[in-house]
Amino acid sequence: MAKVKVVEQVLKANDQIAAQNRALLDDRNTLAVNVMASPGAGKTSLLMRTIEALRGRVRVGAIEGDTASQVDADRVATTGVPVIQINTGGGCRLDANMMRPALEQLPLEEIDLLLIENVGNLVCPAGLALGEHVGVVVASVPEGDDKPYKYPAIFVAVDAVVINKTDLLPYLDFDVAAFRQLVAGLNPKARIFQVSCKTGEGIDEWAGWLAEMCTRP
Ligand SMILES: Nc1nc2c(ncn2[C@@H]2O[C@H](COP(=O)(O)OP(=O)(O)O)[C@@H](O)[C@H]2O)c(=O)[nH]1
Ligand SMILES: [Mg+2]
Repeated sequence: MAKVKVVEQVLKANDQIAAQNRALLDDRNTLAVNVMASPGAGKTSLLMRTIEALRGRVRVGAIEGDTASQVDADRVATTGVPVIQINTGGGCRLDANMMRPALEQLPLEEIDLLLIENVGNLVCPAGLALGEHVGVVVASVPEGDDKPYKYPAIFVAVDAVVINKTDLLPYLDFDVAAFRQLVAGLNPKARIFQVSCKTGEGIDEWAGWLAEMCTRP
């Protein structure tokens, strides 16, 4: 009984800090997107492609979450956008409190769209608010089309699902229609995008959706 209470309080504290983060982002007119996925699904690749697609139209910044290292932040920094690495010290997800110093260090007044790469896995990040406006899960073709069955919580909680690595569809048994149907059953409002970060296919539609949200009053 006591244990449940502690967990509830921790979650409540996270939600309060997430609300503060959100208020700060709103004040600076920055739209924040929490990008979640398994390791290797293509989160960093999607960030890089999105930054390139929106160059000159939307000012992008990035937060890179990982258990250790700054290799992804180094990759994203090559695009020239402001980027902050958060290392969780082994923790399997970002939380609202970790976001605070990163938000303070970023020039938010100069950022319209903040892309947050969460720690790679489909379990821990589900439903844990960071203060973002938009939640996205990236599912890649080599992972198989059954992931919404196995990790429903993350698919239920997001605004959009990005199917990445569509260039590999000819070589793998990934049933796009079945996957879309599964997602629609769990989360009928979720937008579904099909992209390849390798070829660039579908990136304009995805990036356009983000750009439109940034310009919405
Ligand atoms: N074939 C193919 N490979 C991709 C695509 N997107 C990413 N990759 C590769 O998948 C690997 C993991 O990508 P990364 O962006 O680091 O994934 P993350 O761990 O989710 O950030 C890298 O070797 C990428 O080059 C894609 O659309 N098609
Ligand atoms: Mg990455």
